[in-house]
Amino acid sequence: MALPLLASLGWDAGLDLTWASRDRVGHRPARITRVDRSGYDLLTHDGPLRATASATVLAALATDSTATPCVGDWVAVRCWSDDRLTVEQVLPRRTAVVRASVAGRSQGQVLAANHDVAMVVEPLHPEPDLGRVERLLALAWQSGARPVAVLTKADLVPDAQDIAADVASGAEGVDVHAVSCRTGAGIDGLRAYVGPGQTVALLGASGAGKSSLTNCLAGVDVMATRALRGDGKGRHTTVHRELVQLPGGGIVIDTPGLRLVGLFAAADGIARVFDDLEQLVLECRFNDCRHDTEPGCAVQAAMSSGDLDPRRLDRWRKLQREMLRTELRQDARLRAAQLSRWKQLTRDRGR
Ligand SMILES: Nc1nc2c(ncn2[C@@H]2O[C@H](COP(=O)(O)OP(=O)(O)OP(=O)(O)O)[C@@H](O)[C@H]2O)c(=O)[nH]1
Ligand SMILES: [Mg+2]
Ligand SMILES: [Zn+2]
Repeated sequence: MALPLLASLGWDAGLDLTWASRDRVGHRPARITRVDRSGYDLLTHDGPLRATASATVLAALATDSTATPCVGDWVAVRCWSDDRLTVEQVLPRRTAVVRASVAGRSQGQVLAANHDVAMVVEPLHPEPDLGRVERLLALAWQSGARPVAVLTKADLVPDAQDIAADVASGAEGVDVHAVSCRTGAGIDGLRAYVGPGQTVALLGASGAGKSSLTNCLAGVDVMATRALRGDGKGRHTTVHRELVQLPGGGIVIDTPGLRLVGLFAAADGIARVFDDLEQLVLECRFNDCRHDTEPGCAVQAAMSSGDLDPRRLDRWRKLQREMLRTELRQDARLRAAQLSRWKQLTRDRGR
């Protein structure tokens, strides 16, 4: 099955197997490149196509918001006799960036799928926001892909490498790159992540330089970027998530700036980002230590010796509180759904 265009989109032997194991009469594989209100832009082995959601897909997303087909998804498309195309099924995702949906936060929203690398994009100027970087890295780890941090606009600061080293010291297991799209500095260091068939998803605030980075990697302007020099405020330039093929064979998923990234079921991601703290906690004398005034607290000891920045502890606590709140809301939603199902059942039985 690995036809040239599909392979260049990331289709591989594993997907061949997935495809072979399903009933695919009249279906063909495609990858979603863009989603809007009325449907999906897709790439298939014979080029770009446009499709709408099938009844099956609509029914699935009515109960589970993460079932919504999203950019990067591999899907099965059906061609009808009147030439209409429908997305019939989303193939199992290997990786997915899932944030808490803005409404209610008790449901997840998938921002990108099937990416090999989750690139956290943060500007060096104005000064990088470490809390935001940690939050986005938690999202990146949680997505199941390899997280990488890219600090943009290196041309605007004199000490880009020092800042990159600072960020790296609090990001165990993450490659940190300082780059400039204006001068091209550091861009070649990113090419290894976007080899043929490899997908990189970009995550970052509005104005961080995600679309500029996409264009820089592509060598041509494929995405519109903010016209005036960005100060991180104002309107979003990119409004749709979009999958872009690079001339070199790689794939970039550019996303609109994330203003509020609510974490969703990201406990593992948070644990990866704050691995140093998670290790320290294991050394506290009491296993219910609140790292406050308890004797034998390894976290307090690390702060007194200067090994741990108290602000990092604060940020960790904040993310954990947020996780807890999301989980509680989710529990409440599940309980409410269970209750209404139960009521329905008892009503049916009474008939
Ligand atoms: N000096 C300098 N400016 C840059 C660099 N990269 C991006 N910019 C500028 O930063 C602004 C924002 O860049 P965009 O690429 O549009 O940012 P974005 O992350 O795609 O923003 P949204 O689409 O709103 O999420 C633009 O004015 C760019 O010209 C860089 O390396 N150096
Ligand atoms: Mg953009
Ligand atoms: Zn402690």
